Amino acid sequence: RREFFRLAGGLLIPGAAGSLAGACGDASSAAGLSDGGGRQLPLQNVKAKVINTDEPLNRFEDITSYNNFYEFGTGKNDPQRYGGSLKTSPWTVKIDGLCNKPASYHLEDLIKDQQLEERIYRLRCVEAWSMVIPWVGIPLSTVLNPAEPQGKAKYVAFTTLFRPGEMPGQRTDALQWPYVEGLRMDEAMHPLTILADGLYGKTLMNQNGAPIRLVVPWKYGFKGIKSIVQIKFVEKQPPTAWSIANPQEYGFYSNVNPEVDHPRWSQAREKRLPSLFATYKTQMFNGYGDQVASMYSGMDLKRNY
Ligand SMILES: Nc1nc2c(c(=O)[nH]1)N[C@H]1C(S)=C(S)[C@@H](COP(=O)(O)O)O[C@H]1N2
Ligand SMILES: [Mo]
Repeated sequence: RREFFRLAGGLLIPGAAGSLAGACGDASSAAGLSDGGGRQLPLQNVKAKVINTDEPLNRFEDITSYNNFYEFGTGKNDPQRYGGSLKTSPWTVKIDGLCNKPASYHLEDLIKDQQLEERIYRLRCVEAWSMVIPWVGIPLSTVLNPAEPQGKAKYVAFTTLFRPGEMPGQRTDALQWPYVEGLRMDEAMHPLTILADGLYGKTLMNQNGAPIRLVVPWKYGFKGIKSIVQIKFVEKQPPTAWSIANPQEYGFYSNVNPEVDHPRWSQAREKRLPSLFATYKTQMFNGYGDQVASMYSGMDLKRNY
C-alpha cells in the first residue's frame, strides 16, 4: 500500500506516455536501475519508436496492482503487496550456453539508456484478461547478438531469480522453482520481442518483474518471464514453468489463438481490465499476426496451443 501512495504523486499521465519519458525527472538514473528498495526511477532518453496499438492505455494503477507473479503469491494483489521484499540491485544476468561469447553482465551494462524504446503492447493473459501497457525496453536481439550464438543453438532458455528468502511464494509449491521459460531462436530474435526494464517511462515495479523481464506480445502472458537472471542458448526445446505444472493445459508455443480454447474456458473473448466483462474479441496472435504468422507456416496451430 505504501508503495502505491509513493508512486501516485502525479508523475503518470495515461495517454501521454510517448512524450512523458523524456520529460520527467532528474538525471541521476542509469538504465534499468531501481534503488533496490522498490522506488521507481525515471528512464532517460526513451525513444517513442514503435507504437503498436492506438487502443487506450491501462492506468499505471491497474498495471501494478493486478499481477501474476507467483513468486509473491497466487492472489492478483499479492505481487504488489509482497513484492517489496525483493532486492533488485545489484543485479546480474548471465548469457551463456551455445555461443562464442558467454558473459555475465551487470544490468546497467546489459541495457544502455541510449537504446531504450517505448513499446505499447497488448498483454493477453491465458486467463482471458488483457491490458495495454507502455513498456520501456530494448529488442531481445540487441543482447543476444553480441553473444554470437552458434549454429547448434535452436532455442533460448530463460530463468527467474531463485531467492526464497525474498520471494515468499518460492517457499510454497505453487510452481516448480525457479520459473523458467523459452523461445525458439527466430521468436527470440523477432523485432517485437523485447526485454523490458520499465513502463510508463520509469523503472519497473517489482510486481511487474523488476529489474528486467521478457515481453512477447503475440503469446500468452506467462511466456513473459519476470526478474530474469539467466538467458541460455540451447539445442533442445527447453522446459517451461507452466508446461511442467500442467502439460495438458499449457504448451511451449502458447500463441494467442481465439479458436483454440483452454480445456477449462473459452479463449474467444477477453476482459480488458478494469472491465469485468469479456466483451473484447481476442485476436489471432493477439493482433500481431501480420508480423509473426509466417514463423508458424506449416505448423498445426491447434496443436501448438
Ligand atoms: N517469474 C514469473 N514470471 C511471470 C509469472 C510468474 O508467476 N513468475 N507470471 C506470468 C503471467 S501468467 C503473466 S499474465 C505475466 C503478467 O505480467 P504483469 O503482472 O506484469 O502484467 O507475467 C508472467 N511472468
Ligand atoms: Mo498469465
